[in-house]
Parts: sequence; structure tokens; C-alpha cells
Amino acid sequence: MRLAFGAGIAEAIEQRRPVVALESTVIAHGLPRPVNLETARDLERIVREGGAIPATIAVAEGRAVVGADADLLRRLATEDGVAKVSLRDLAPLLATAGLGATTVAATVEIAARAGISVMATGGIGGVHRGAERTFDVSADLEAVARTPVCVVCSGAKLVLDLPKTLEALETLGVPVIGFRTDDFPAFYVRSSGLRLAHRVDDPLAAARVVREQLSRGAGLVVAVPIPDADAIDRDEAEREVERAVAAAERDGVSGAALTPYLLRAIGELTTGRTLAANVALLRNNARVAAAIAGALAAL
Ligand code: PSU
Ligand code: MN
Repeated sequence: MRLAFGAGIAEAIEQRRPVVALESTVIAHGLPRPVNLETARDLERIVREGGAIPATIAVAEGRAVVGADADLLRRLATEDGVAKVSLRDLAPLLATAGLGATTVAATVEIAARAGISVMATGGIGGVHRGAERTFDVSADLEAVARTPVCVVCSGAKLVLDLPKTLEALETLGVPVIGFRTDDFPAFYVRSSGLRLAHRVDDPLAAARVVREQLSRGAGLVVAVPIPDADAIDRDEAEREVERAVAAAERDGVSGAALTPYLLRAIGELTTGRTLAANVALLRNNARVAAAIAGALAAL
């Protein structure tokens, strides 16, 4: 796999300065235009303000891009037909020189190869509702288990089966560390009601766990609840998700298209409030990731 580094990124990694990888599927497929491009730029700015160097990951012209430049960021956010690149898609996309936005799974793979230890996103993929029938389990879970990168996120998207997702993470040996919380966050909702085995209360404590786990050649999840002011009530969110899941089944949507479909459906059902929440948690996670990367570099 050939890597293409953005300006200054390779040097920063070499000098062991704090770098935070950002995924790009959320830009191309997770958020509507024009909020997607604004948010992509915002997240990079927030990481910089947090004292770290942002590197948005993508696939373009047969290379794994580590640190998309302004033009590539714009293309990912505005072009039609940008591929959603999970692990199964990496080699085909690289071989055909297509333009692709990376999921958490593909992002951690590329970040690890580049020598980046921390990434930020909104929520990881997981076990879908009805997975006992469809077998739809995100490649994110196994990728995090076997790739030495810390994923900072607000748990898993509420559209998933969260108890099954936590069970799968446990089976795979992935530590899920609550950041100032005892509960597994549920994306727009501060708590899923599911208890976590581990918690930390500051970036330094998180960095100590990250260092131990990465030295095993494996990854972990640092789970950060959405800020209180932007959170959505659990019962209300659950009702919307159930309606969106039913709509997806009616429309026959499955596979890689399911997550983007559900997120869009919920956004429509809640008239943009979930969009504001999604952006708020992404920004907060970028801030926490920068702090953890900083603490890690200082250890
Ligand atoms: N969270 C969002 N929007 C998204 C995703 C997460 O708010 O678009 C993306 C992430 O890139 C995650 C992917 O890795 O969805 C999981 O997709 P799948 O279930 O097909 O593996
Ligand atoms: Mn899937």
C-alpha cells in the first residue's frame, strides 16, 4: 500500500509530535452538504487548537492519503459517487485509483501503517439490529481489535444493537474506556444504559491505557458522551430509530448503504436536531482526541 502524506504530516509523525487521524466516510456519506465540508474543516481546526496535527484519511489516485489537502477535502464533501471504503474495499479502490472515503476500519488500518496512534470520529460501526438474521456486523469491530490505534468516539450509533455491539467488542478483546462516564454512550444520547468495565477521567489516564494496549499490537475505544447541551433524550431518540429501521426494511435497504440511509432518515424525522447533535459530538471528540494524543506524546 502506497501512502501519500499531507504537508508536514510525515515529519510530525517522525518527530513523535501528537497527530490525530480523522475518518472521511462521515464527510462523504454521514453528513449532508454543506455541513459536511464545514465540519471537516472545523474538526481539523479543533485538533490544531488542541495542540495536535490533524490528518484526514482517504483514498485517492491509488494511494492511501494521510492528511487530505483542502482540495481533496472539498472533493470528498462535494463530488457524487465517492466510494465508501471499508476494509474489503481498500485494495480494489487502490488498484483502480478511485476516490474513496474511509470508514473507521479502513482509517485505523491506514493510520497504523502511517504510525498514527489516535483517531477521532462520531461513532464506530457495530452489530446492526436484526444481525441474527442479516449477519450485518461492521468490519470496524475486528479492525479495531487487531490494529494498534485508539478510536475516540461517542460509542456506537444508536441505529445499532448496542448490547450486541458491546458483547462483540468484549469477545474481540477490545477495551471500551468511558471518558468521564461509567456508561456506554449512545451517540446522540449521553448514555445507552449499558455499564462499561473501565473508565478514565482525564487525557493522561487515557493515554496510559492507550500506550499499554497499542504495545500489544491492538486497538481500543475511548468512549466520550455527547456534551449535555447537545444531547437528545433517550426515549425520543429510540422512537425515531425504530421508525427509521422499519422504513429501511420496507425500502429493502441493507449492506453498506444501511448506515447512511438510517442516519439520513433519522435526520429527516427529527428536523435537523440530530444533525446539530452529530456535529457537536464530532467536535467534542476531536478535542478529546487531540488532548489524548498530546498526553501520549508526552509520556
Ligand atoms: N458515524 C456517523 N456517520 C457515519 C459513520 C459513523 O455519524 O457515516 C460511518 C463510519 O465511517 C463507520 C461506518 O466506520 O459508518 C460504519 O459503516 P458499516 O456499518 O457499513 O461498517
Ligand atoms: Mn454493514
